[in-house]
Amino acid sequence: MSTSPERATIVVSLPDAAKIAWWIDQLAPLLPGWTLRPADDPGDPEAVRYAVVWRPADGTFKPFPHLKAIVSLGAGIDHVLADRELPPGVPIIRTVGADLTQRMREYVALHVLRHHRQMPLIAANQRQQRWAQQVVPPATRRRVGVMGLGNLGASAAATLVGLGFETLGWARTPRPLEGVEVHAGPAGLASFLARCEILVCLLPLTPATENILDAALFARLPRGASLINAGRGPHLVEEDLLAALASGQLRHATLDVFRQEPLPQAHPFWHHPDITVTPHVASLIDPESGSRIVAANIQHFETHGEVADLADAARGY
Ligand code: NDP
Ligand code: OXD
Repeated sequence: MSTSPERATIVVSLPDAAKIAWWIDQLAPLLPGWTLRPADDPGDPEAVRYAVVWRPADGTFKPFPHLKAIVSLGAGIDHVLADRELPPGVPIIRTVGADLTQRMREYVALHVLRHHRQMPLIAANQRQQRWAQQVVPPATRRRVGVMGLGNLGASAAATLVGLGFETLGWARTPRPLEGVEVHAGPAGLASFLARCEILVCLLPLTPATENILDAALFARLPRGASLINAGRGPHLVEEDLLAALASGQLRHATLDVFRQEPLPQAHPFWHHPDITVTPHVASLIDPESGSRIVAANIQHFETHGEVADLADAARGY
C-alpha cells in the first residue's frame, strides 16, 4: 500500500548536523504536506520517499525500502555512488541551475585571468618589493582548455570565448560549441592537451576520470602550463602535481577540490608557493535558490516520475 503525501517523509543527510537543520528549515515551507527529518532520525522508515543528501555515509539509504529518488545537493553524484550499499536503480536527481553555472563561470574567469596575467608571480614579487614588469600576450594569443563540456564546462568555455581566449574543450563525445575547438574521447586528448597553456578541469569523477590529472597528462601540456582543478580531488595525482611544479613542467596550480576535505592541516599544498588553495567554493550551492530547485525537482518528480536533472548512474554523471 502506498503512503499518501501527508504521511510521507523526505530525509536530509549532510556531514554537518547544523546544515541538516538549516536545509530542513529551508525546504519545509516549500514542500507542504511532507515531513522533513534528518536521515538518522527518520521516524517510520517505510514512509521515506526522497533523500536529499551531500556526502551521505555508507548505508544511509538502506533502511528506506520505498525510496523514490535521491537528490544530490550539487551537480556531482560521485558522493552518492560512493555508498557501497546504495540501493540499485533508485534515480539520482542533480541540483543544478543558473546560479551554480554563473558562479563557476566567475571562478573560471577569475583564475584563468589570474594565470594569464601572471598574478601569482606579481604577488610574489610584491612581497619582496620587486618591481619586475612582465609582458604577457593578449588573451587572443593564450590557449585555454576546458576538460568536461557539460552544464558547467560548456558555459565556462563560452565565458572564456567572450573574454577573447583561444578556447579548446574536451568531452567524451564530440559536439559543436560556438568559438570552441572541441576534442573528444581518449583519441582526442593528446591533441587537446598539446595546445592548453591553461588547463581547467570540470569533469565529473568516474572510474574513467579518476587520477586523470597525472604525470603523463602534465607531460603532454606545453612547458610552463597552469592547472585549475574545480572538478574533484581524486582527479589529481597529488605527488605528480608536486613533481611537475618542481620540474617547471607546470608553473602554477589552483585547486578547489581535494582527496580529503577539509584539506588536512599538515598537507603540503597549504604552503606551496605555486599552489593556490580554495576551499571547495568554486560554485557552492546557493541557500535560497538551492532549496527552491530541490523542492521544485521533488514536486516535478512526484507528479511526472521524471525530471530534467536526472543523472545517469550507469554512466557515473
Ligand atoms: P555534466 O554532467 O553536465 O558534464 C560532464 C561533462 O564531462 C560532459 O561534457 C561529459 O562529456 C564530460 N565527461 C565525462 N566523462 C568523461 C570522460 N571520460 N572523458 C571526457 N569527458 C568526459 O557535469 P557538470 O558540468 O554539471 O559538472 C561537472 C563536475 O563539476 C561535477 O561532476 C562536479 O564534480 C564538479 N563541480 C564542482 C563544483 C565546485 O564548486 N568545485 C561545483 C559543481 C560541480 P559528454 O558531454 O560527452 O557526456
Ligand atoms: C557540486 C559541488 O557537485 O559543489 O555541486 O562540488
